[in-house]
Amino acid sequence: MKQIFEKWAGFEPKEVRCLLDRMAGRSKTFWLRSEILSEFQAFCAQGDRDRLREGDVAKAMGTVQEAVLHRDGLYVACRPGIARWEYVRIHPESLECEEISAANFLAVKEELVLPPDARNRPTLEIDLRPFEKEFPKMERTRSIGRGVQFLNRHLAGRLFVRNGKGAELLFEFLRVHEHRGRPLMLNERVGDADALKAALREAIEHLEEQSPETPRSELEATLSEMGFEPGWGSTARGIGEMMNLLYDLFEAPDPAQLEDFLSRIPMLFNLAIISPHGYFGQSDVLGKPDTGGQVVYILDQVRALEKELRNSLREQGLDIEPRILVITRLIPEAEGTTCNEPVERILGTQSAEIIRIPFRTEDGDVVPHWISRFKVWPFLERFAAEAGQELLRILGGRPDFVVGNYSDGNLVASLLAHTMGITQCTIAHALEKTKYLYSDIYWKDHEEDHHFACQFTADFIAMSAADFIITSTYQEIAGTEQTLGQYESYTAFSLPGLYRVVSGVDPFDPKFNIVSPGADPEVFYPYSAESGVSAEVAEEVEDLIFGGERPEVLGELENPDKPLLFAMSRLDEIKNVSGLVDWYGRSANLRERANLLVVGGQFRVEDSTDEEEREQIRLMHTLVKSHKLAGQIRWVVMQADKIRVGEIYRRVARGGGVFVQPAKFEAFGLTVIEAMSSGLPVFATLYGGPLEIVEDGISGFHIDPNHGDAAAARMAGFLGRCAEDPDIWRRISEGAIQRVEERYTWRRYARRMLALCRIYGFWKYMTNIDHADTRMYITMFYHLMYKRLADRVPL
Ligand code: UDP
Ligand code: LCN
Repeated sequence: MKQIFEKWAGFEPKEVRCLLDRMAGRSKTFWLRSEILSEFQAFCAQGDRDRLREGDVAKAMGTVQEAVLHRDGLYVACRPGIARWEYVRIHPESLECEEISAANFLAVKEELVLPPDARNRPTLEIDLRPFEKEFPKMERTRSIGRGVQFLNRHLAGRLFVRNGKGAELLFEFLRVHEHRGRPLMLNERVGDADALKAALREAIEHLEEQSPETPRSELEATLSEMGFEPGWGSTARGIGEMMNLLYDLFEAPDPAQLEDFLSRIPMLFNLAIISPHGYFGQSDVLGKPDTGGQVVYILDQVRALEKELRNSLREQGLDIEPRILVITRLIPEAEGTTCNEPVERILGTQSAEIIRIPFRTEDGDVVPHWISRFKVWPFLERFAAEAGQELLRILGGRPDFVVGNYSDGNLVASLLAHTMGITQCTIAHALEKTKYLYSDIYWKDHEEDHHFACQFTADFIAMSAADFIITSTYQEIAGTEQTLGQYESYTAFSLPGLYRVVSGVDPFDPKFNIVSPGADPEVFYPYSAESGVSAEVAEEVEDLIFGGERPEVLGELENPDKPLLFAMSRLDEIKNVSGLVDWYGRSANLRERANLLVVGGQFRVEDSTDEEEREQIRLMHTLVKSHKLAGQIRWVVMQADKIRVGEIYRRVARGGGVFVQPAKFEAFGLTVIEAMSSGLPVFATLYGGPLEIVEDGISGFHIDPNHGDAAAARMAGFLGRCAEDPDIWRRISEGAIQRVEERYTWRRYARRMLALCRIYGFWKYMTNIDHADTRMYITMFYHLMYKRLADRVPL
């Protein structure tokens, strides 16, 4: 980038100066990408500058993510490619261009924010590069999010080819497996890798002589004599396959075979899933503050994981009961939910449970009321310690791995993983940092309401400590060509006056894996399939949408034959449902073609305890009134019963309607895949997950929430075309169903997730991949920085 700016400044110093003067005239110091781009476009529109719109200059300007106009020049942060950064300073007089470091760029940003007396003080600088020197890193952007494939290839090569040590290490690894004191896989009769190879040859020969369906119980005595314990398979065929796989690995190690082999090893019996904030329960919780898709995700995840764990234990020939425990917060004042119950069995599973642990004050008193997710920080250390004890008590030992959810759950998971020495997986769901503009640099302005300093520090600690990270989409890690990834925003950032991260989370780290969630197929299935709901539910839904007055509904549809534009979400500002009401209200064409159905939140301000929601309710009422929407809008309060929700999607689809997801940003968007599974064409925001879920024009459409009129015109256009040719609607509907079947299923998720747990667990054991140095450093950061910040959050 430096060269391009340099070339331009060399050839056309007058133009560059003119642009800098123009920017200075705006008396603006921080420039965001969109601001820089529109300034540049306006600059090009003046005089004879059309040539600048093409070629290197335009290209270079197109890479600018941020800029700071400073007395020492223009400092620009360029992103020439996905997750690649370069920083340049253009001198204000000489126009000399100089490549600068991330630290330098961040320091300039800090200077503009800090009070004069705090400006030249040294700051705590975090740089994880020295710790990562030994670790393999991916280089290609297309590899991002496929960490495990890369790691397998890289480490299989390193271990087996170069060191020639693979056989010994594999032997050592197989030897450690046991369950509650009972050895699995190998016994003491095989003493080393060579003995194992010999025993394998003997066992394979023996198994080939048996009928393939011979059960393990009939083979056990002979195999045990040879040195093999349970865990290899349930029949002669399965055991033989596994043994052949291992033998092949000894002879010619292949990463794919290694992955297959590891995926079948009995390493996982007990899992802990951590999700402290919000109301975590199985009914009547959705719509309560801080309670949304994360709860749906985890419950579906647990069901899928338990099923998959059972299948794999059965295939391994083991009669072991897997246990999955979801650890959440116990809230004595449970607001009509079960959140005050210490234990709750998870429906649809055989033995998974929700375990609730209270937050406690320093004196050990139980905190009775709900606490916002922005204020949970001072409680988490104690919560983690109590959770650890509960896990040991219930499971009779430590879990095999721990999964954190959201910033608080991930921090607790990293504390547990550290003290228990277990594998840790991190799931963000939604990172707040990219949701709020300047939330890092102006962190102080958010302290009273959001305590972001604490949250971002917790995020950074958990991300750096995690053995692996699961994301729902690629963009969550590394964004797009134009936009920053959520994790990528933790690569270099600064909380002025606290610390500066010059090299932190790296999107090219093989710890990242994309494993997308699904939608419960028992609840969300195509509108055209045989109905799985009772006539009563179907009638309730009919009445909810098209019936007369009801306490949970506002507005009646005058012309119920029109298709519906359906939106459903929490009434948070970022979900932008009020935006959709406005677009709809402004578009005569859309109003002509469709009615609007909104499900979510409350419609009486007094029924809501959440200030953000109350604000949205007021706004919605104002819009309904100002656009005179009575008769065209139906507003149903949030629906906690998912069977009903599933039927609502299908009912809208049967009437030829569409689903709209108008959010200003949506981390993933479970509603989008639920709607698509039901066969609804969706119009979903292009900011966040939906950009990746939906293929525009094939399985749905993208809309830009910043251009509501264009979005409304697109929806109206589609509905207009569908009215003339219903095949157009059907094509998109089928595309949506197919897309979800191919990419977003819980079954695929569970298989992948368990495979990752085993593979990362294996590498953690076999190599120095456990990031021990990083972990020590991060632990120190936790004690010296996080705890100090958490102490500042009022109890
Ligand atoms: N949901 C619901 N009833 C409502 C609103 C939402 O059951 O009135 C469910 C919806 O079906 C989805 C989840 O809540 O499963 C919302 O998840 P999403 O990922 O769309 O958004 P989040 O709330 O996590 O931001
Ligand atoms: C949180 C969100 O905001 C949604 O976008 C996700 O779909 C949900 O969590 C589940 O991961």
